[in-house]
Formats: sequence, structure tokens, C-alpha cells
Amino acid sequence: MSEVVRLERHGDIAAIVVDNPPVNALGQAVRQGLKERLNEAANDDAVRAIVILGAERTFIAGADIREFGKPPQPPSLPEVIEDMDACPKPVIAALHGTALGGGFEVALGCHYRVALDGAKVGLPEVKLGILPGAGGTQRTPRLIGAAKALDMILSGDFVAAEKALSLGLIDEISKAETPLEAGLAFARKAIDEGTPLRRVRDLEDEILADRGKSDVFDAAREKLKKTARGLFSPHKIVDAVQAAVELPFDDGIKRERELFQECVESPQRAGLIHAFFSERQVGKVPGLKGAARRPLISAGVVGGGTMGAGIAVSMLLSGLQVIMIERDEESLARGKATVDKILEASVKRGKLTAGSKAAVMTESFSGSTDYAALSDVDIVVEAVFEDMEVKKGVFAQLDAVLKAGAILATNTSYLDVDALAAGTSRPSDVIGLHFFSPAHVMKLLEIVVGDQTAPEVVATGFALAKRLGKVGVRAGVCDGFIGNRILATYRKQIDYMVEDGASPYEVDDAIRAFGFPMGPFQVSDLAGVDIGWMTRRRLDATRDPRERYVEVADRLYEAGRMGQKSGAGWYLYSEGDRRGAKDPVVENIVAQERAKKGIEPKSFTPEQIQRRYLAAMINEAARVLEEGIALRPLDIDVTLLYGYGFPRWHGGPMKYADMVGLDQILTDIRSYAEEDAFAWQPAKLLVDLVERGENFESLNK
Ligand code: T1G
Ligand code: NAD
Repeated sequence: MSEVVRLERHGDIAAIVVDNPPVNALGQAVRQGLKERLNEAANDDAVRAIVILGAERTFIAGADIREFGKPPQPPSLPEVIEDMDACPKPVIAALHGTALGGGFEVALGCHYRVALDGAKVGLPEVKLGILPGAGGTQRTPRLIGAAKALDMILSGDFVAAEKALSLGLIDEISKAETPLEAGLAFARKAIDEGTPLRRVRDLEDEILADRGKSDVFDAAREKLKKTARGLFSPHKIVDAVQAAVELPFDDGIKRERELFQECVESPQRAGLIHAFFSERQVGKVPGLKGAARRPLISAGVVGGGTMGAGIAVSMLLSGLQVIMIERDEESLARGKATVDKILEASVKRGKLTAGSKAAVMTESFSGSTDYAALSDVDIVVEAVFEDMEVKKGVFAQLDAVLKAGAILATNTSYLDVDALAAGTSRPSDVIGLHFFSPAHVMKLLEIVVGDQTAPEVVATGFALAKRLGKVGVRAGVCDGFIGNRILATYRKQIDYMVEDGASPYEVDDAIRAFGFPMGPFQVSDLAGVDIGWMTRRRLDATRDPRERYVEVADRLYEAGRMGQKSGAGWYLYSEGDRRGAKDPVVENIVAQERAKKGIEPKSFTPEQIQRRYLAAMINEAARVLEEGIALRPLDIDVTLLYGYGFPRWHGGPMKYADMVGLDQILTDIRSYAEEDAFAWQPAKLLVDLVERGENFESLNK
């Protein structure tokens, strides 16, 4: 008797309970157990109806994602679901928590579906680079029509029980306490009323309207050009749903399986599944287990500029009380107005009611120019100018007024957190909390741990990340921590390519073609050309004389081209335009800088640009790893995925490097080193892994 699927008899009703924590995933043992228990119940004459449910917190949350990429073990899920569908007795799925992917396909294979309040159903396979491969693309359109099925499967979004009922995905929402109660009540009624079996495979009404017509599918494919740029499986999903409409059920199931297999074999599946597990692993930091979390009820934000205002909003929307400190009343008013503007935009987008906005602004948010106002808060995030002396001054004031046990955090992008901590009487309460702009949107939070930062302060940092709906990544102290340090390195390589002959616009096109939402020069214009200039000035004193230095960006700064905020940077911006137009003025500046250095421009193919960009990123990432600034390669992947727009289907730079082959990356680096040995010194870790025939994944374990 499989331990993960048990059969319980409740009179003439058999309840098949899937009990495979944490989310009742459909691993081999569960599939085997389901098949056996179903067979048992179907062949037991005393059984008149069968209920399938999940134990503990949820129904089945899908196939066991860890099994992907491994040789498939029988029975297959389609086979198990076929048995349910074909069963001569009513089979009822009793849903609670989440019924997702293969879990919802199990429910669709049942003759009826009853859900508890609060349950959610969904087919999120697209987020893993695949498609519902056990009948989901064939049965869903038969219940709700092709167009709605496409919306559901292409978005992968969860559907709440009420919506699922109104769509026709489920048959009833039960007020029962448990899925067992709900399932038994529904089964009882089906037996007593002799409710006929309703096999979804036999339903045609919802798909007939689209049979022989391609408009719904053409429209979906057209839309994917914008919404799924670079992605593989969404196109296969449209093909599968079209097959559901055009083909007899069993042929459709066969076609779905072929398309499913194509997705499983696509590298995007590996990248997206790596991202799925990495964002769940990244919060598991050794040494934090059992560390207490300090209370988080009220917070302070020092500096109400671009970041301070966004951080305040993120905290307010998570239910924290927030006090903003600014250096003078005028700046405070500006900071408060920015918070109000951001919240107003959320009201306009229906993400927040006007009433709750007003409550937040009056009851949870306040401001002052007097640091004493922070005397009772639990945590403070400093977001003042990126200047060590200004920040040290702020930390001294915080150290003087904050209560014992309060956490002092800095949002610095690059500066030395240990130096800031050393200037206080409580260095163990100091931590870096590096948000990304816009802070109320970007999901990444680098949690920068200083030499003396206490474990419970780190643990509280991760608790805050979770509370703000962000992904926290532990980073060590160095210039730029994980993300900005790696950015600084690949950023230099593209400046070198531009000086050597590539146009900034060719570089942006190549990087966008790789899958980034924006090219590096577009990003520079968004963040501000002045931010890059200030960073370079800060490093002037310590820059190695052997390091090549490109002055093009300095010329833009000197010409007042600060980017979007000044209407011109690398691109030219007209009113309300955030994309920007290519600008011959910039091309001229580049040509002049080349001429000054006597550089004969050479051409770069998009692939050459991408390979150098990624090689620089991966090489510096390997150094970040070997120095322990990042704990594991997956921490770097999550950082670049959530903070720097790295295409999710590549899994992040370390996963991508593993898929390309570290030896290939090292070969590229060594060939580039022939031009510039200083810039292209292979990271020792990369060389060691290649020599040992190992990859970055081996370090994630
Ligand atoms: N397989 C294996 N492990 C899973 C899993 C799954 N499907 N879902 C979750 N886990 C692990 C997860 O890694 C974590 O582990 C723990 O469970 C708790 O998860 C044929 C092929 C269900 C909404 O895409 O969306 O079916 O870190 O931290 O926030 O068509 O997990 O503790 O070691 O996320 O409460 C389709 C994926 C599969 C659903 C719960 N299903 N899961 O969220 O907890 S493909 C999915 C989720 C498929 C068929 C195809 C969420 C959740 P650990 P968690 P949570
Ligand atoms: P900003 O110039 O927009 O805002 C800084 C604010 O700090 C100003 O409003 C200023 O009045 C206030 N301030 C200065 N000195 C003060 C003092 N002594 N007391 C109280 N308030 C004071 O800058 P920003 O872009 O919000 O950056 C703030 C910090 O966040 C910097 O360390 C920066 O490196 C970091 N950061 C910026 C970004 C970004 O994209 N802008 C991203 C991540 C981190």
C-alpha cells in the first residue's frame, strides 16, 4: 500500500487521499498509488462513488517538478487520468488550497469538481516553460471555450473558486470545513439523485463555435509577439488548444503530448524550472535556522528621494507604520508628495481603494525633520545621498536616538556597510538592505551582511523581504555587493565594444534580442547618466592604471545628457516617450572619442556582443562566488533575474553558463584576453570547475 495515497471507506463512498507533503505533488509514487486505489474502488461493488482529495494544506499542486529532465517513470499521468475518466462510477474531485497543473488536470479527468471557499485552480505550466501535458489543453476548452482557455493557460494565473464556478471549471463551492466533508456530501447527492457521469472529454458545445475558424488562435499568436517575446511554450499552447477544437478528443490528447514533449526538451524548461526552485532556495541561508526575528511594526525611512519614497510605499502597503525623515521641510514635503503620487497611481490602477490610501496617508505615514521622531521604531532604512560622509552623519544621529534592538539599515548601492557600522555603538544591529528602483515595484532585495551583523538582524531582514513581497538574497560586503559589482564589469565591456566599433544601439538591440527587456544604454538613461558618472568619479582614486577607461559617457554627462530625466542621454526622448530615439549626436561623440585614441572601428555581430557581455558577467559572478560575497550560484541567478532583467527562461547567468558549457565560456574569455589581458583574467573558480569537469550547479547543492 503506497504511503502517499490511501483509500478510506465512508460507507458506500471511497475517499482517495493524496498525502505527499508539502504540496501533494504527483511524483511516481502518487501516480502509482492513485492508479491502484482507483482500481480498487472501481472494482469494489460496495463502492458507489469515489472522491479524490488532498491531505493537509492543499489539493494536488501539480506534477513533481523535480522529476523533469529525468527518465519518465510509469504510470504516466495521462494514463492515471484516463482511468478516472473511464471509471463507471462518479469520480468527484474535492478541491482545497491550490489545484494546479497536473493536479487540476486530475480534477478535470474527474466527472465533477467541488471546491471549498478560498480554493484556487490553475494551469501554471507556462511559467515552467511547458504546457499542461495531461489533458489540460484538451479538457479546459471543452469546459470554458477556446478563448478563455487560452487566457487561463497562457497567463498561468491562479483562478479563485468563485471565478472558476462562474466560468464552469468547477461545479460547486461547498461551505464545508474540509474537502472530505465537501466531497462526501457531493458524492452522496450524486448517488441519491443518480446524477449521470459527465465526462469532460464528451463536451463539445463550448468548442464548436471555434471549429474550422482560426481567428481566436491567430489573435492569440499575434498577441504573443508582444507578451511572450523569446518564449517557446506559449506558441505550443496555442497549437494544443487549436488541436482541442479541431481534432477528436483522443487525437487532441496525442497532439498535446507531442507538443508537451517539445517543451520538455526545450532549454527554456530547464531555465524556468531552475528559476522556480532557486527563488525558493535563496531564502534558505545557513546559520539562520532558529535565529529569532525581531518585531517589525514600525519603520523609519531617512531620505525621501527616488528610493526613500519607494521604500516607504513598499513598507506602508505591507502594513508597517512609517516615519519619513528628511533634512528640511521642503525636501520632506517633496518626499511625502512622491509617496502620495505613487499611492494615487495604485488607486488609479485599482490596486488600492481611495479609502485605504487615505487611511495609510493619515494613520500609518508621517514625516519629520527631527530624528528624535524615530526613537521608538523597530527598523530604519537610510536612503540619503550616496556619499560616505553624509551617510556616516546620518548613522551617528540614528545611533543616538534609536531604541535598543532597533535595526539600522542602509540602502547604499555600493558603499562599505562595515565602515558605516563601525561608526556606531551597535555594529551588530547594522545591515545593508539594498532595494532596486522603483523600490515599490522591483522584487529584489539584497540583504548585505556586515562582519558584525547579528544573525537575528539578518533573519529579520529576510522576514522583512517576505513581508514586502520581495525576494531577499544574502550578499557579503564589497563594492556593489552581488548585482552592481557584476553590472560594473559587464558594463565596462560594452563601453569597450562601443569604443572599438559597435554602436550603442547595436549593443542594445543585441542584448534585447538575447531576451533582456532593455538594453544597457536604455537602462543607463533610466537610472540616470549622472549616477554612472558619480560612480566613476568615486572610483577615480582607486582605479588600476592598467584598466582601460572609455570617456564617451563622461562626454554625455558634460553635455548635460542625463538620460530620460533630462530628455536626452544615449537616446533622445520626446514628451512622454520612455523608449527614446537613436541620436546621431551620440554616434558623433563616439566617433570623436575613437578618433582621439586612433581607434579604427571594427564591426561586431549581435552574437559577438552577447557572448562578450555574458562572459564578462559570468566571469565576475564566479569571482563573487569564490570570494563568498554570494553563497551559491543560484543566489547570483536570482539577483540577476529579479534585479537586472536577466531573461527568466535562461535561468540566470550561472544556469545559462552551465547550459552553454563552462569550457566554452572559459575559451571565450581566454580569446578575449589576447586583446586585453587585464580585463579578461579568468576567475580561478571558473578555471577550477572546468578542470574538474564540474559546473556551477554542483555548487548549489
Ligand atoms: N513539484 C515539486 N515541488 C514543489 C512543487 C511541485 N509541483 N510545488 C511546490 N513544491 C515545493 C517547493 O519547492 C517548496 O519546497 C515547497 O514545495 C513549498 O512550496 C503534467 C507537467 C503550490 C502555490 O507549477 O506554485 O503539473 O523549498 O514555497 O508559497 O501538466 O509552490 O520547501 O523545499 O512555493 O505556499 C505545475 C508550483 C507543475 C505549481 C505553494 N504546478 N508550485 O506555494 O509554497 S507542472 C506548479 C507553486 C505540471 C502537468 C505539468 C507553489 C504553491 P521547499 P512554496 P507556497
Ligand atoms: P535622491 O537624491 O533621489 O534622494 C536622496 C534624499 O536624501 C534627498 O531627498 C535628500 O534631501 C535626502 N537627504 C540627504 N541628506 C540627508 C540627511 N542628512 N538627512 C535626511 N535626508 C537627507 O537619491 P536616491 O536615488 O533615492 O538614492 C538614495 C540612496 O539609495 C543612495 O545611497 C543610492 O545609491 C541608493 N540607491 C539608489 C538607486 C537608484 O536607482 N536611484 C537604487 C538603489 C539604491
